[in-house]
Amino acid sequence: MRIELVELRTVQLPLVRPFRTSLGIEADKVALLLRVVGDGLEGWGECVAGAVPGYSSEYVVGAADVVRRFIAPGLLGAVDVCATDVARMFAPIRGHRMAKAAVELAVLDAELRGRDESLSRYLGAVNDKVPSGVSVGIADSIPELLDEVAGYVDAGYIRIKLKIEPGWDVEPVRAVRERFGDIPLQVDANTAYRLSDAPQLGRLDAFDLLLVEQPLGDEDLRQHAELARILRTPICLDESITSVETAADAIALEACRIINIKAGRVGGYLEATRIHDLARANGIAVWCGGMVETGLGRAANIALAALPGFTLPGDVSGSDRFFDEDITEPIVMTDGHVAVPNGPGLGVAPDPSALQRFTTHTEILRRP
Ligand code: OSB
Ligand code: MG
Repeated sequence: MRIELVELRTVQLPLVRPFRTSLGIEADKVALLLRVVGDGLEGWGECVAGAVPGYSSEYVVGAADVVRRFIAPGLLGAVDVCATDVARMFAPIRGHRMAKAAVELAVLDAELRGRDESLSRYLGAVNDKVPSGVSVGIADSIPELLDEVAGYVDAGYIRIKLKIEPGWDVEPVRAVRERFGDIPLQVDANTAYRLSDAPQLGRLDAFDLLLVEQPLGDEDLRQHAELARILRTPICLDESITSVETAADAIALEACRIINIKAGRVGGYLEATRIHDLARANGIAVWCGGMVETGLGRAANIALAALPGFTLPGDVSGSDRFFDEDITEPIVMTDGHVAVPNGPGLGVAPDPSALQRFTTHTEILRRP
C-alpha cells in the first residue's frame, strides 16, 4: 500500500486492580497505538512497550520517538509498503522491536482488510477458539491472593500463572495448590532470581508446576541451561527470546523446554510465527504471552495463539481481567476459552468514543 498518514496515539486505561510483578506495580495501562492510512485502507497496531523501561529497554515515549523520527518518514516516503517488507526496511534501525512490531501489525491489518482476510487465517491458525490462562500479580497477603485466584477459577480460567519474586514463591504456590488442588499452575519470575537461588527455585519442584518462566536475567541463556539441569520443573523463557536467532540458541543450549512467544518482544507477528515453526520442529512447546494489551493487541495475540504449535494455554484472558472498559468491543472469555476473531485484519477496531476518552496524546504525520 501507499501510506499517506501515520497516527501515533497514546492511551491510558485504568486497570481493574493494580498489577504487581517483580518489576514493579502499575495501576494503569499506558499504550502506544499506531494507525496507518493509504489506498483507502486503514490499519491499527498496538505497541507492547510499557510506560517505563522495566520489562525491556523499550518504553512508550521512546517507541513513539523511534516511529516519529526513523520509521514514519520511511513509510511515508515509500512508493509501496508491504507488511512482509517492514522488518527488512527498518533493519538498519537497531533493536526497537516493539515499535517495529506495532508498525508491521498496522500495515498488515490494513492489507488484510483490503483483501478481506483475517489475521488468524493469514498466520496459519488451525483453531477457532483458544484456552484462556490468567496471569496473577503479587498480592499483599496469601488470603488476598487466594481470593483473587478463586475469582479467576470461578470465572473459568483453565490455567493460573502466579507472579513470583524472592520472598513470594514457595508459600503462595503451596497455598494455591492446597486450596485449588491440581489445576494447571505455573509461575513467572520476570528475571528476579540468580543462579545461586537454584536451591530455593528447586523447592518449587514439589508442586508439579507446568513451568517456571524466566527465572534468571534476560541475557543469562547459559545460566538458564545450568539451572535447567538442576530443576525438575521445566524452564520457559520470555524476556530472553527476542528473535528466531535467540530462540535457536536457547534451544541448542537446552536453556528452556518451553517458549513464551510475544510478537511485540520479537519484532512482530511474522517473526513470532518463525519462532513457532522453529520450536515446533524441535519439540519445544510454545504458548502465547500477553503484555496487558487493549483489545487490539489482544485480538492479534488470540489469532497467533490459534497456530498448531501453541499447545499450552496462553496469557490470553478476557478484556475484563484488566479493564472495566476496553477501547474495542471486549474480548470475552467463556468456558475457559476466547474465540479467535475471524473478521478481516485484526477483526476488531477501536470504538471512536472509548478511544477518544482514553487518549492522552495524538500526533498525525503525513506524506510531505
Ligand atoms: O512477563 O508475562 C509477563 C505483563 C506485562 C509484562 C510482562 C508480563 C506480563 C504478564 C501479563 O504476565 C500477561 C497478560 O497480558 O495477561
Ligand atoms: Mg513473563
